[in-house]
Amino acid sequence: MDHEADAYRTDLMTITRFVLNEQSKYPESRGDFTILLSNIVLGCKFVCSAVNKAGLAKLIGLAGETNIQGEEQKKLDVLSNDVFIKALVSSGRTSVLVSEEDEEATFVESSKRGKYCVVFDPLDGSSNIDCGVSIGTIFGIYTMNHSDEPSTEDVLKPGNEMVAAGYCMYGSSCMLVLSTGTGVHGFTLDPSLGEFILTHPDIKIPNKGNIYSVNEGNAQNWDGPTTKYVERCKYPKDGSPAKSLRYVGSMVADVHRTLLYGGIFLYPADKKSPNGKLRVLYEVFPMAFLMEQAGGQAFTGKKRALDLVPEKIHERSPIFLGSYDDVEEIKALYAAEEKN
Ligand code: AFP
Repeated sequence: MDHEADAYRTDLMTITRFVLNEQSKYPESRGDFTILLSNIVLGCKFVCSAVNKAGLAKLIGLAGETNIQGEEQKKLDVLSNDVFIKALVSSGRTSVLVSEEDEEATFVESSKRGKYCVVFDPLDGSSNIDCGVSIGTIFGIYTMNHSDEPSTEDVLKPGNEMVAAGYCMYGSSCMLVLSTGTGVHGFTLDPSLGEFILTHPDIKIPNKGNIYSVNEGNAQNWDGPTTKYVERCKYPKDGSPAKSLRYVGSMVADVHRTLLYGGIFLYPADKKSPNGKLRVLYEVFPMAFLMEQAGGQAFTGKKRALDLVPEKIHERSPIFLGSYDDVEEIKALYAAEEKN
């Protein structure tokens, strides 16, 4: 990208313009998705601003703590959840919302209902908040295919039925990465305009990468294929150079790097957590959707991640995602184990 020319660009592709362009390819479309997305974007801008001000505004602290004015302070993840729930309900385009923060799904009252269901983690990586490391919002969108009373069945569907997924990363810049099923596109927030501008069109993940990303502190509890795979990353037998290890501990940041640079992100099952740690609906599925759209793969250790059918809204699954060839390698190790 020509950064000098970029500085003087006057024809800006904002995220709204981009989605409207996409929408114009479908004459039957009534603009519902654009409205839903602009409310998600609003939530992301609010959270971005809150994250940037967190230290100043003393937003960091225990939920329920009171500040010197005696007002109750909200922890950033609680605040972010409130913002997204309100933005999504007020869009008038949603019926079922599942948030990492809420034990139960939210069913939108009938007068405000619309055809979409949104599953999301309003502030993923929250243990990184207090040290200023990148954190993010992850979301996936389903459509309702009936007009009966909404239920959790409307979101307990395989990831391959999602119509869109994305994340917003609150890092050194604020970036929203989105797929509506026609590739993956990245938008960077221009703080002076308050707009997300298309900066990374049609992101494609390299077929193979030289980075692996995993919490190696759990290594003693891993299964055979994960242990073998990570061993190969460090001591390759085919003469290729060893992979570098990078692990932030914020899924959005680790997946974002994987998407741009290639390589693999792993959160495997282990003896202590046989289903891994990450949640199917609002961590595994959206990231798997984006990876596949970018030309990579996402695998659970048993099957294609997007083919999982969750039974509970907060279900977890092991996940291996990233460059096509790197995921192929771990798939082969699991297949070999199954044969034995
Ligand atoms: P927190 O929200 O508790 O920080 O968890 C973040 C997360 O869900 C995901 O963003 C990371 O990839 C993963 O957990 C990190 O987990 P470990 O700390 O076990 O490595």
